[in-house]
Amino acid sequence: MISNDIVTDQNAARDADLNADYDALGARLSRSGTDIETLTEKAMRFAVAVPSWGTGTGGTRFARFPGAGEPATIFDKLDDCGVINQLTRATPTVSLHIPWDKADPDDLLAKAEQLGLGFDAMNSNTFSDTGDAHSYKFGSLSHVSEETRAQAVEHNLECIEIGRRIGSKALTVWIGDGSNFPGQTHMGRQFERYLASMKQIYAGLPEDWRLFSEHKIYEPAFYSTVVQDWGTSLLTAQELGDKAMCLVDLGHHAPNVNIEMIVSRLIHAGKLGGFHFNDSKYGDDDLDSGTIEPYRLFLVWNELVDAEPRGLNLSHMIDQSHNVTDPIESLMISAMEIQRAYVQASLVDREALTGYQQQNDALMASATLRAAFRTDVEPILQMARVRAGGAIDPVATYRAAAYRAAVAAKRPEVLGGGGGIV
Ligand SMILES: [Mn+2]
Repeated sequence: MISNDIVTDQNAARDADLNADYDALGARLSRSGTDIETLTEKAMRFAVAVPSWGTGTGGTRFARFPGAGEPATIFDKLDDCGVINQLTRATPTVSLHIPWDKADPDDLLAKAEQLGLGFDAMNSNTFSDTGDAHSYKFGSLSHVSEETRAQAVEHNLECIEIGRRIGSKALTVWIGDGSNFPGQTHMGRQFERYLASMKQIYAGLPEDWRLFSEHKIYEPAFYSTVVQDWGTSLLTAQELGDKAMCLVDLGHHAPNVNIEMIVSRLIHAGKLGGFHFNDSKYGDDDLDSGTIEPYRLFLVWNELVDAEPRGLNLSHMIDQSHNVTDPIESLMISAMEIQRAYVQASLVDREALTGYQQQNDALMASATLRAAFRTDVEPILQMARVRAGGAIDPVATYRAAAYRAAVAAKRPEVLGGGGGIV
């Protein structure tokens, strides 16, 4: 963790500016009947989970260029997650990936408690081989071989068992199953095999757990995937039962797909369970949230805030690959951008919007959304962080603390090499 003295010093240098900006924004918002304190409290309650694997440098399909001081173990990763939450106060939980993060559950719990962290959804991995008897080269939960399917099911049940011991309450299943060529697989029978496997996993789910199915249009399979879109994901969740929900990864759609509309439909069906946040220009680029299409992120949050009175129980996680940045900085920026979109969406005048919709006033309806999106809520985010003990400027504070250099001196150097999108 970073010394609290550094955080205090860094905040002291920015405190006067923050107070002036906060008062000015508060005065501006009060003219339209909005209490800034309500928004600040909402920002303070906001939370998004950090994926353990996001703390390491990712790769492209071509190569990976590791950075200095990369985490070598899950305990290093948890240290990095501790810093991200220490400075942003927006990421109190970590999402683990098995087998990458396999360790004694008691040790995981002890380390997390020491850092003030908890554990979010567990993530299984049946999209690569890690020394098991049966290969996932041609699929896992939907594989033609019963032995391979059984192995994949068993792995997911193990993830539940590890998660149960560390306080997780959900399992996210994403599979790489699909095909590269027309005719390679029987798409109907493949989906039936997948459903049968998912039913076995669902049967092993504790009462207070949820099972998330995550769809993805393509990659690594390039012709078809078994859970290609929200329709198949919804079919799956509906067939499995009440504890099965759909998880939307923002990067897992065709370009230009209206993701906020998918969100609306899944809310209607009562099957929206969670998100994987990231941003993209073309495909599943896994870029930092809010850096490419911040308005799309805002529109997704607009649907979520609109549905808040329904009492949604959503699991939010960042799912990104950081190839050219310090992962800790990218994760901090991303958490803050997701939080920003949430606060901006909370600013939408919903009564006015509903009125314009009823009157078919398209111009004013869309202007109402944009008015909220244009509002610079940065002082609210900064105030929320300071009040929770975080940093006014997390990236500047992180750099001033020279955390990366300090861990680089202790952690073994990681060699570069082949590709690998993680
Ligand atoms: Mn994902």
